[in-house]
Amino acid sequence: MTPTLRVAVIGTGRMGADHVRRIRDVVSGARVTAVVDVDAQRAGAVAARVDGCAVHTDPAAAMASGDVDAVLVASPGPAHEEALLAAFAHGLPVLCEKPLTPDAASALRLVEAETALGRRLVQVGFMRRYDAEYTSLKALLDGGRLGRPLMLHHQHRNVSSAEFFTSEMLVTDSVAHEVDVTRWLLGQEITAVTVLRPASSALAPEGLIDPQFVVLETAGGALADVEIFVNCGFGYQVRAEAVCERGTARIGEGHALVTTAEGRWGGTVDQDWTERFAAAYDREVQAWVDATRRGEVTGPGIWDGYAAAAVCEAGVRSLREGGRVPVEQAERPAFYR
Ligand code: NAD
Ligand code: ISE
Repeated sequence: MTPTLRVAVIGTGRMGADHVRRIRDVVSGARVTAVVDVDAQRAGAVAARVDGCAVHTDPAAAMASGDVDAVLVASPGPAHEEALLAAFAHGLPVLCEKPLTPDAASALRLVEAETALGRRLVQVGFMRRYDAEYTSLKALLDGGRLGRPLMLHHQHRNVSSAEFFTSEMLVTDSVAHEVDVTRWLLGQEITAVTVLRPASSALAPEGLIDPQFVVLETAGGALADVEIFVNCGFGYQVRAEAVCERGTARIGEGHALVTTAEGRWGGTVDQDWTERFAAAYDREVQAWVDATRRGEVTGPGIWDGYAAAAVCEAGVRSLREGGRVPVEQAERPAFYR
């Protein structure tokens, strides 16, 4: 077991700043020794909350500093490839926020680069695999009591989208999570994607195709549908229902506390992912730190990141051109079997 892991966090926006706080306050066995952001002021403000934390604007400079054992990448998806290649050049383990990259070609380049290293270095931030409700659903399906899963119904709703959010990003940034959990829950690859466009909400920014309805077909003959709606206005909801041969199972009902008073009953609705998945992020980062200190890589890896990118790329084509688009996936190297 290595001593306390010295972590560089790349990207100090919403997720990066939250991960810095998490490593400082929640996770054991690690500390943040460097933060990196192209916006030096933002990085400086985050570093000021952590003792002895250096500030950089270039990821490679932080990695070359000699004060870093591992890297947590929380910059936007298009910046991930360069950051990961720099980490590979320094032999540093990485926890990379999803999506691995926004397109299949760059994700495949990373698969090839990690394969060429001959050892796994990357965990991808598909944190739903660490969520208590998703893990109990997975255990139920794997246990076989309900029979074979035939269909998954997913609902994924955000209060509002950032101004930079495009119609394609509903697939590559948001549905990427359902792509990963569908592969993981069913243990099957996704073979084709169809993206349908209901009338867009009047509350969505001008030109944004929101909501979208996505159908995923799997190699084992199961179907999964995803309602993605990123300007629903009322809250953050992530729900899933598995329909199996002998029963169904639902998660994400959000019924933690129900009050009854003054002739009404109800509860509250989470407002974003940092609330709904707080415990999952904590478990994910702790698992990464523990595995890295043991010299191992666990959890979703670079192949899972690539597989999701390939499915999302088919989804983007379906969104743009219409119709059902088969997923083109490279052959899985023996290294990832
Ligand atoms: P953000 O826009 O709030 O922050 C991104 C930060 O990265 C900004 O401070 C920006 O200046 C910085 N940055 C941009 N290019 C950079 C580069 N080349 N090097 C270093 N820093 C750079 O975005 P966010 O919402 O924090 O998202 C960051 C990542 O986290 C994305 O990959 C996103 O998909 C992912 N994310 C994951 C979840 C989840 O549920 N797992 C939730 C939200 C975001
Ligand atoms: C964001 O990047 C996330 O990963 C959130 O979990 C998701 O709900 C949201 O739609 C994405 O934009």
